[in-house]
Amino acid sequence: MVSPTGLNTNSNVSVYNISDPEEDDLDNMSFVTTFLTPGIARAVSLFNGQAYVVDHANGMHVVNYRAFDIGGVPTASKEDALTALVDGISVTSGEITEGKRFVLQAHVQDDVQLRNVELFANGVRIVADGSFPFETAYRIPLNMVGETITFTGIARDTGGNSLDIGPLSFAVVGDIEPPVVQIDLPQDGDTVFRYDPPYIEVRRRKYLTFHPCGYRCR
Ligand SMILES: [Ca+2]
Ligand SMILES: [Ca+2]
Repeated sequence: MVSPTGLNTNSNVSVYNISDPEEDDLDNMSFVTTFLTPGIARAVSLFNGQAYVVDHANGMHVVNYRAFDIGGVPTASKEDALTALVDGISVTSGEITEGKRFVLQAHVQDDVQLRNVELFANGVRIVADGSFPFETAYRIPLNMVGETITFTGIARDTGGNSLDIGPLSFAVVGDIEPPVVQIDLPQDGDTVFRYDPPYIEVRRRKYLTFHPCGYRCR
């Protein structure tokens, strides 16, 4: 958290323990410590277990706010450690349409701190996410109808202990949803004039957008 640490003082970086998901009252969260920065801390971002602090005119500082994990306890997998968030629904198996966009999510936790999670599609790395939530957007390729796509992941803590997660497999099916044409202007019964442009939307799928000249299509 970036905030002033007192009246007439610079903004610094404070660490709170908010590991209790039931606790949503800031006043009752467990204060850990404050790191004073030489400038005015404007923003902080976590990556690979360290904090990167934008410190106004004093540049950027890297804060090692928690010692590296030397306990040797590996990262733990939650139930359904790898899921796909498709149209707002968490999915763990089944079929998926070519071209479909979704969010691939890893659900893991560590006794000290996670460093990052690598995510793979059919063995090819697609992201190394260095901060919670550990996830990435993904689009099923258009040339995989009839094939299976398998997602896996590797979670690492800041001590180098690793945990394999997945697999999460889907059968890729073709897009059978036809385009939808919707004429917004003119509506039935409207009065139009000679130079009024028609307004037509062609919706192939809600997550595809294209713009042929003359008409707005999506
Ligand atoms: Ca650990
Ligand atoms: Ca992330």
